Amino acid sequence: MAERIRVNLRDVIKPDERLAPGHRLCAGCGEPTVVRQILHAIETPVVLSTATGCLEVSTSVYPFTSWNVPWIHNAFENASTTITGAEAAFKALKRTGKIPEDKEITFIAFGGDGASYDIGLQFISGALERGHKFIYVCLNNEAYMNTGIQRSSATPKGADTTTTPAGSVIPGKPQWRKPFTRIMAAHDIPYVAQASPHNFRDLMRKAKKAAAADGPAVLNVMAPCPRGWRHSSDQTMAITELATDTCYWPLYEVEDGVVTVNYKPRDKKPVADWLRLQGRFRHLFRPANAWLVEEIQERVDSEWERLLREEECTQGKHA
Ligand SMILES: Cc1ncc(C[n+]2csc(CCOP(=O)(O)OP(=O)(O)O)c2C)c(N)n1
Repeated sequence: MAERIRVNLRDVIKPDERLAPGHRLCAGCGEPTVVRQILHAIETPVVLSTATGCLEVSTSVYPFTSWNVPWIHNAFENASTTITGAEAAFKALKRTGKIPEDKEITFIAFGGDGASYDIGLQFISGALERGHKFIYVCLNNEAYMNTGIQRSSATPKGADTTTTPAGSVIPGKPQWRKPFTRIMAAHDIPYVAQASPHNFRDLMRKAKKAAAADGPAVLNVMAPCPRGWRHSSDQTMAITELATDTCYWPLYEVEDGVVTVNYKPRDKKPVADWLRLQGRFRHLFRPANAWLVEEIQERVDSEWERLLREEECTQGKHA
């Protein structure tokens, strides 16, 4: 069963910002909200690494930095490897008595979906398999945004991106998105969760659980990109909320193999409501593409039903 951890508004407005204001992420970008919520939720000192991507390039424009905490720059694919190296060094220093045994640090790697679903996947998998105590956070804006909105394996089917342009040849990206959260959970690690910043209580509770886990933890967090998704910058939270109300982006967690769905909408909304708010799906509302909206709805429904079955099955098994 999901453990009860209380998060209140005061936790989100702490004065000691670990990611300082004045960074250069776009207005309405989901990434800084997600990062701030996670870093506010974690009580211990932190050491961070960030894969190349929007978060990195916008917070470390030489000679400035937005990071008020130790932060390691590295390449696109190896945020997980770098931070787990730091975690291994921390453990070694404790063993040799150079750091007190009771000292606590939370090690966190942040990467975009390009860095997580595609280019860093094998490195993340290795870090999880080695059993390091760290948190991997995917800031999921569903494309390679920093380099100009190219499709990634997190991009949803039907989305218009610069490498899957909707037109007379294809109606946006032809493939379904990769099930990254399930792939992470298949590593049988202590904690994996999917979250969204509009529900800060849920996200921060998950960050606390990830920090307390006895081994690796992964958070896959929706982080809309107004530029790439083509919505106005004041719609970010409304869009993430709708993603959960349509069950396009279910909030759930997997603790030692036991699935808990954290939000079950009373009135599940049609996925078209979510698609319609975003310019990247505008072409889907032409009559000729109605079949694709139907296909997307069927896929969302079947994935949601499978998740509910997994919850029933794993909760029952461990009851
Ligand atoms: C091995 C490698 N390939 C490509 C690049 C170029 N590159 C830098 S950031 C980036 C896009 C990052 O996309 P994502 O991980 O989704 O993060 P976002 O910028 O969307 O937050 C790319 C392609 C690189 N730095 N290294």
